[in-house]
Amino acid sequence: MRTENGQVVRLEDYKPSPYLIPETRLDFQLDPHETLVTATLKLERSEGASVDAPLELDGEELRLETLKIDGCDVPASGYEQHPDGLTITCLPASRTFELVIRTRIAPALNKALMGLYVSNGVFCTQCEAEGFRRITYFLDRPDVLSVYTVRIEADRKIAPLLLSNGNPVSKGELENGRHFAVWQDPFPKPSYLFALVAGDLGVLRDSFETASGRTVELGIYVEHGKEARATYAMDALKRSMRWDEKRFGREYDLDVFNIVAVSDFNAGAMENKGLNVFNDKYVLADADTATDVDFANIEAIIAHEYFHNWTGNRITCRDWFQLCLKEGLTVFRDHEFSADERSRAVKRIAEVRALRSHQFPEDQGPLAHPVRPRRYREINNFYTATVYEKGSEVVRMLQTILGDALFRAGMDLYFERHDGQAVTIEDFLKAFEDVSECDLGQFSLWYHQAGTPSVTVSSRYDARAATFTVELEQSVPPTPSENRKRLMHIPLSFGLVGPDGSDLPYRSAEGASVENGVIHLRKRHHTVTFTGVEARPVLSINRGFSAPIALSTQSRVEDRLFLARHDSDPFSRWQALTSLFNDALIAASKAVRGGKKPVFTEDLLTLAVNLATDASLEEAFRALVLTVPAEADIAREIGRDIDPDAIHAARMALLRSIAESGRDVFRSLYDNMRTQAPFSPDAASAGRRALRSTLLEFIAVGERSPRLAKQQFDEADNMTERAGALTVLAQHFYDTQEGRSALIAFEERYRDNPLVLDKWFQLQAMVPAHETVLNVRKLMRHGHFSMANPNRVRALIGTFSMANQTGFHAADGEGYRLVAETVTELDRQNPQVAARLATAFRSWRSLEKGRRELARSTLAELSSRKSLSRDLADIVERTLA
Ligand code: B3K
Ligand code: ZN
Repeated sequence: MRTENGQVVRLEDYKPSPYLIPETRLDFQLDPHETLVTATLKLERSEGASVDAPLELDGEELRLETLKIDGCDVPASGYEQHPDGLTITCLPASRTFELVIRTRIAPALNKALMGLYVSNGVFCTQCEAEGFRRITYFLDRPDVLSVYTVRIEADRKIAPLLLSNGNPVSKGELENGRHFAVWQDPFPKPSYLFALVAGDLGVLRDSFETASGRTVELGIYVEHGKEARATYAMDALKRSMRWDEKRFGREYDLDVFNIVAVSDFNAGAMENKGLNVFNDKYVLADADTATDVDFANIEAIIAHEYFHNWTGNRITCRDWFQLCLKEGLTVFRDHEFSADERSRAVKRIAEVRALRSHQFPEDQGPLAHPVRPRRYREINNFYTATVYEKGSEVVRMLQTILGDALFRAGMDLYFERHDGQAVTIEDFLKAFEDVSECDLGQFSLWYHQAGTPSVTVSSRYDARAATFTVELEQSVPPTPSENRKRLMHIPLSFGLVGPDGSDLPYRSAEGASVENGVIHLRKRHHTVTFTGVEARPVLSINRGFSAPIALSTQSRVEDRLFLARHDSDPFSRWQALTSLFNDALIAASKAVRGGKKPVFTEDLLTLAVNLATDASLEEAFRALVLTVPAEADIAREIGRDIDPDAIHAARMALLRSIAESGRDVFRSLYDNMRTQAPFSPDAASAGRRALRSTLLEFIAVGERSPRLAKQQFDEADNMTERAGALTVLAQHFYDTQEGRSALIAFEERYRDNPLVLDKWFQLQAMVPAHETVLNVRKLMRHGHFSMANPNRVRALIGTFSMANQTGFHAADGEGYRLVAETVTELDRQNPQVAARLATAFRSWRSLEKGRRELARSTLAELSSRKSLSRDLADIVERTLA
């Protein structure tokens, strides 16, 4: 499957490879500018493939030095080199043969960070999805599984550490200060899981005893001096290993498991077999430098990559269309892990917030695609919230539909049946159909149809007949290239909440299948009648966000206030409050646009204050209650003709009104929550800090004074409270003496810590003011800004474009221009990160006319440029289409 710029790859064109590579031996003579790679491959013609079939190897930016088959040079007439590979036509008739390929590459010049590159003096690799072809010629596709033996040779001074996948086999000293190590991975794997790391790093070691009693040596490699900051990651790793044994019966399978943290990395981390490579942002943490959110992310990502060992590595994808097979499933697994390790309710709310703010806009805009796409131009553009987060929601629905026991049985069968294979979504679903005897045909549309389904719900109670009737209707909106949609199977968890807050019993339910507290929507319209309902209930529906849909209820405000106070499902309480906030904010932003002063009802404000101060609730939950929808969320709810300035004003008005209502209680609560206990990253302590920093914002906004925030900033003994205070200062008091001096102090203190300095860039990129665009330009000239480091670019430009609505969407178009210029420049070295940044424009059509036109013309100008990478051209063209 070769792709050239512009060429589309289609799922229906999938064909198994005519050749396989059961064994791969790689020899690396490492050098930053002249690395010599010798690949010795055992080739095998597939069953049924023609003897005349040419061997089409993928390869990019390689200098070919030797090509031998069974020990003899392949004649020049027997092969052809082209920019994306090598076609060999002169092949022996024997079914198997040995192919030796020598190529040279220059890792130090590799700025795309795909293939073998150098990050801070450390050689490292990133091969998923198609980076292996930048190391050697190969069948670089996930359905070609091979057993790898890797020999690495390097200068001992530059690279005392030599790592690859699998288990260490041998090592030794050589002449001229060089040394070598040999690694062997007994598990057949696709090339995208290959990894190599060589450099001078420190290590934190530990070990883990598996359920069956084998000892696994664990190592986390970081820059010298940072070993202690890997302690939390190591703890998270061991907890993940134990959890996967308990929850899914999955044990680790090699003698060693290594993680390496590098500072230049396109993604968050990578699950290479036995050798995970991580963005150091998701490894390094301690009280002084990481926030609670950083700790939680580290825990989740360490778990995610570890869980891939079974969902992704032992069982992999047949082709890249099946990406959600490993990603959606593994996200589901890491979500469940975090829910078990922390608070399930709080975790669920955080997941839904993230889904709505990242996946919903994708599903509702020009980049919408099914969880399992059918075509792509550049696969790297499909590592999306839809594939990951919606993919996880689909697995969660499967569990809801089948129940925990059958879901686990299906997973067991999937592991047993497909271990060592490269499979499809159909194979995955078949395992669940086989254990449950359910037909998942209609359910499978969740994988195939793009777009967020919407469900409207209304209800009525008949006191005389003691019946409660619920009307439900589903529709799936059209999305690019899919106009007509089929009806979905939507599982909606529900409860009929009685006057005292507990769920009312009912005798029977007719009109849809209703099982174990779940209504199964399968048709367009259902009328569900519950009989034997003795009091008027309030319907609580889509509890726990059982289906990733947009719900519109015609419920009364009093009913939503009631659910927010009394629903037994904490998610639904939060949801009820959030929907009230949204409605109020939409009305408020309309008022602002009409030149009126926004007003909020006492009921809503009192509810927010009461929930936030209710000591019977978890502190983390209370912090979420006070987390008013972000400006981008409000914009999404409004949907069209968006004016970011009006939204900002409306949101600020709500913050002030809540602050006013909570004036007497917030301050004393804030003071009383002060603790002398030493920092601990556990969920309860994190919840307490989250609530305290949220209260701080309201107090500061209410007092219109930076004083308390500056005090918290000065007194904080941990990064969470320090950054929490600095956020309040940057958001609301940027132009005050306190705001400025805090930012200067922070920069001074953390000048030499890139991960913390990223936060400093980030906070300034978020300042809601039209001048921010100028400041961002200034920050791009800061001595510590660099286009070569993806974290830094994301911290400044990514944050500005995604988390600063008034700045990015400045009415004069300066924000658009800045992002377009940066994207163009970045594209020359790192197309993947450039393309990702460009997705900031995806909701341009929903803006008000003036901004819409500015965004469109900026995109059009970008798209007209010559020599855009395939990655960037793909995003820009789809966004404009
Ligand atoms: N599988 C990697 C992502 C690779 C990104 C390639 N563009 C990390 C993960 O999802 O676990
Ligand atoms: Zn993953």
